[in-house]
Amino acid sequence: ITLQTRLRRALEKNEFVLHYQPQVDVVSGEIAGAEALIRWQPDGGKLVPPGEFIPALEESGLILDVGEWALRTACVQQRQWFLAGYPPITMSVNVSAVQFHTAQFVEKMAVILAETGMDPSFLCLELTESIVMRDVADTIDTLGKLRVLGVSLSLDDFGTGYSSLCYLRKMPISELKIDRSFIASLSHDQNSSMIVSTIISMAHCLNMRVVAEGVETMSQLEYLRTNSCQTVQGFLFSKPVPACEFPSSGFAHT
Ligand code: G
Ligand code: G
Ligand code: MN
Ligand code: NA
Repeated sequence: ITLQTRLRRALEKNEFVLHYQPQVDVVSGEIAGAEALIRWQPDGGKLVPPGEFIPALEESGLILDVGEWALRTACVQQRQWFLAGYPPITMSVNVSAVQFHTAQFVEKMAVILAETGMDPSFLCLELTESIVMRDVADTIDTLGKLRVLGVSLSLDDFGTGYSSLCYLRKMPISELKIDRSFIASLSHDQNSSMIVSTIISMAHCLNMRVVAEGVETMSQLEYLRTNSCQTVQGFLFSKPVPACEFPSSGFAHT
């Protein structure tokens, strides 16, 4: 039995789960958002991380169904937290290249928003540089349509790909996520500190928000705070957790 067959059955048997990692406001310590991250739990056993099955989902085209499931589940969860009385938070969802470059993507997104009743302004789609730099004209068109729906767009793993700054300016992207490799080397690499502070300045000049991912230490947090990064995400605050374990209040004294 192949991995692809197992993954197809996994979707039928509801074996995929989303975990959520908080995104924290650097100034207030409040939770500003959550990133939804998929995991696979075959037969109720150990969780399989996405790196081990996303490529197979993409090759088989199953990513279309699983990605749609993930988007819908994340929207339902965001709405559920809101209805439970928590302050509304942004829900960020990763979108794969196959999914994004499918003709029906915008239409499917619209249906999910309508059916879940989620406020689109709290949905943020995370796209990588390689996704948006492929078929740029087509991408700009799709991004425009998504903006019309009211969702916001984030460039994930920023700094590791090959973004053309010229195109970046033409795309309605509202957030850059600084790749965690730059955060990891902040303490011992002068170049990384310069790259991080430069990305933050550039984002602000372009009217974009900035999220730093992979924040694990207080000194990384201090550097980001000093350099005006607004939002952070990382093990310093929380690893990705099931919805029931998602923190209900912020991190006031960090
Ligand atoms: O949670 P973890 O760090 O193991 O995630 C690894 C990678 O898997 C992340 O880079 C993320 O972009 C990707 N990923 C996680 N969840 C999803 C998802 O729902 N859809 C897609 N396309 N990718 C995801
Ligand atoms: O590529 P993307 O940014 O979507 O993936 C996010 C991944 O980063 C998740 O799989 C998550 O488990 C991982 N992650 C989140 N915070 C940290 C952190 O502080 N350190 C490390 N090493 N990984 C992290
Ligand atoms: Mn991401
Ligand atoms: Na990332």
